[in-house]
Amino acid sequence: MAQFKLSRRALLKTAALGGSGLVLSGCDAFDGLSSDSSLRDFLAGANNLTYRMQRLLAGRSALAEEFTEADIRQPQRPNGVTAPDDETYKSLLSSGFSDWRLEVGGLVERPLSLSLAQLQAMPSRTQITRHDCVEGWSCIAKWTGVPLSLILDETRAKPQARYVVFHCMDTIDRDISGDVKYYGSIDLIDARHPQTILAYGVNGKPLPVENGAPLRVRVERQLGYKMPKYIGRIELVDSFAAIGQGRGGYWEDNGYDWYGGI
Ligand SMILES: Nc1nc2c(c(=O)[nH]1)N[C@H]1C(S)=C(S)[C@@H](COP(=O)(O)O)O[C@H]1N2
Ligand SMILES: [Mo]
Repeated sequence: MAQFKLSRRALLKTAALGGSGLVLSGCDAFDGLSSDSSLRDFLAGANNLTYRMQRLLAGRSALAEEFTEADIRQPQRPNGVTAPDDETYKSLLSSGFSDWRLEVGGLVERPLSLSLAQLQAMPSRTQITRHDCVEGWSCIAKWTGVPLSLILDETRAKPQARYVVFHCMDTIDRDISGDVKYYGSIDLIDARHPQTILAYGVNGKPLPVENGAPLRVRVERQLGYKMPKYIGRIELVDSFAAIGQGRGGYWEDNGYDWYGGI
């Protein structure tokens, strides 16, 4: 409560400064203030404060931090399955994924079957973001792909759809019931987030096998295990109770948190 009062006063003071003739026009006026100016510090503080308040208010639609090329220090560190040993995958890979299709189905009005070339012809987004793995390492890379929201617009989700499930082509485990393929899910809010993309490129090159060729999802405000690689099929569902062990993902079935936010 005390903190809220402070924020409100700081904001009101900033507004008062604007009214008394100091009009800030974007960064120019801001940068014109000398760097040791206490006014500048005060304004920077207020700016930070409003930004943090905005983020709080914006909640799940807030953007993940984006970086610059200079922040990319190494190739994207591969983790989990890095070379699927599955026959179907290996044969698709051997023909450069020309026979691969992204199937989109489930609770949709219009199921889709898209080639890699069709996905690459759609509007794309490129973002330099930090990947955080639950195991405790991070890596900054530049990802390029199709916003998932565009695919959802094309396929037209039915009103009862709540989750997007990514079915992968790699076998992550073998149990008594046979091969277990990697899978994962996010809800439609995160699926429509502006930084949620189906990536086919990393650091200016086609996505290599180790990072999920031909297609992997990026959900930038969540942990690495929430970003399935080697995607073959996307299914819209109202519940994931009947998929895998019913917890919404391979790692979730093994005890990890479903949301995995960072
Ligand atoms: N299909 C599939 N997707 C996956 C995994 C996997 O083993 N198989 N591992 C997950 C984990 S734990 C992480 S940290 C990231 C690793 O992505 P990277 O290899 O591009 O770094 O992929 C995630 N997506
Ligand atoms: Mo991970």
